[in-house]
Amino acid sequence: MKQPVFDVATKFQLEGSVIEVKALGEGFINDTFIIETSEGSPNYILQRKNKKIFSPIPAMMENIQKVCLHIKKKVKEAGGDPMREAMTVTPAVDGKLYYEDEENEYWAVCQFIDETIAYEAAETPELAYAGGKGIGKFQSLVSDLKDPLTDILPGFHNIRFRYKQWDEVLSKNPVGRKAGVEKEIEWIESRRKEMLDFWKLVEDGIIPIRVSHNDTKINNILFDQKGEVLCVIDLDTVLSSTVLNDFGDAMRFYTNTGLEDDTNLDNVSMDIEIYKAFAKGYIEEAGSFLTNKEIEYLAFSAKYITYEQVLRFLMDYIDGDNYYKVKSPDHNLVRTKAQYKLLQSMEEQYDEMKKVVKDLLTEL
Ligand code: GN1
Ligand code: MG
Repeated sequence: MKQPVFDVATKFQLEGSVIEVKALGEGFINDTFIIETSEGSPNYILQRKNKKIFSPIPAMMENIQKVCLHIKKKVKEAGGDPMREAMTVTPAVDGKLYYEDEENEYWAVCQFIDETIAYEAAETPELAYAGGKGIGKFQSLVSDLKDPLTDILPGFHNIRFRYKQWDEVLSKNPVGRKAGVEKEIEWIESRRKEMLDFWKLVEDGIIPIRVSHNDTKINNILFDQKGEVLCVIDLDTVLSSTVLNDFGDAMRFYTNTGLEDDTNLDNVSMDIEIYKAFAKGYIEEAGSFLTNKEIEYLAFSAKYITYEQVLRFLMDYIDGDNYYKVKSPDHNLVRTKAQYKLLQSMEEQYDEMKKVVKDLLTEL
């Protein structure tokens, strides 16, 4: 029998007593709840972590804790508030960073930081600029974290690994969907070399490995009431990889004038003003530690991650929707087409994207 979430909540070292546990948001991957506690005690975020995706969960929680403690230390040294400018993992009653329930599902809790704002979209350049500063600052805070992180998502943004999965799924064609998406498959194949050439630079160490966040949507940044970045949340995907993943994924998310699954492709394009604003904020914070090679590939990383997302959505569609939660049988195909439109818009504006970075550097 499924253990009630209320019961799960009580397995953690919470201050105060649990009043209510309510579902929160619609994540693709984890299930998220808010734990409301008695007056005067903090509230908490409770998540059932997806063990099919993050494996093993205990190592993932160790990664998260390492990053949180490192950031807290730096915030404290700088005179900031470590309870608000960093996430706080709340251990289970047995001291572990997670609780394993009767069905072997893994749960984890962190403190809810109140009086904060999270935005669903970067609607203005000002907000994109703040987001860029947030991600740049996060990367800068962890840039001296030498303790290696466990790779709980092997091959996450590694296109060579993605092609291995892709080739397997295509050869199996498990639900017979391949014949209907020949044109879309060609979108992937025609760019294979370009993408592998980039990834080779990472494999050869020409682009360095650092701590990266890997899920840089704007709603993973908490802002305070004055609009200043407080902290970056959702650390499930912190990995040792190239920080270009973070810039690229942010640009895939922030600059899209439409939705990730927009059915009207006319809505979808890359907004260069948003790109410019994010890049400015990001470079102001991260410029001090980025190498010339990393800077040279910032614009490319936006194409890279968007392309990878086209591949991942299409691959999941062909595979019969095993990875992403879907709301309709063609949802992954709708997402594929919308992300491809975004990729095309980036390709059209690529020279301008490179110029933006160049100009920003001369301004610094
Ligand atoms: C997943 O669930 P969410 O939104 O945090 C995915 C990202 C994708 C994104 C697409 C671990 O993230 O890589 O870009 O969906 N996370 C994982 O919206 O696969
Ligand atoms: Mg996430």
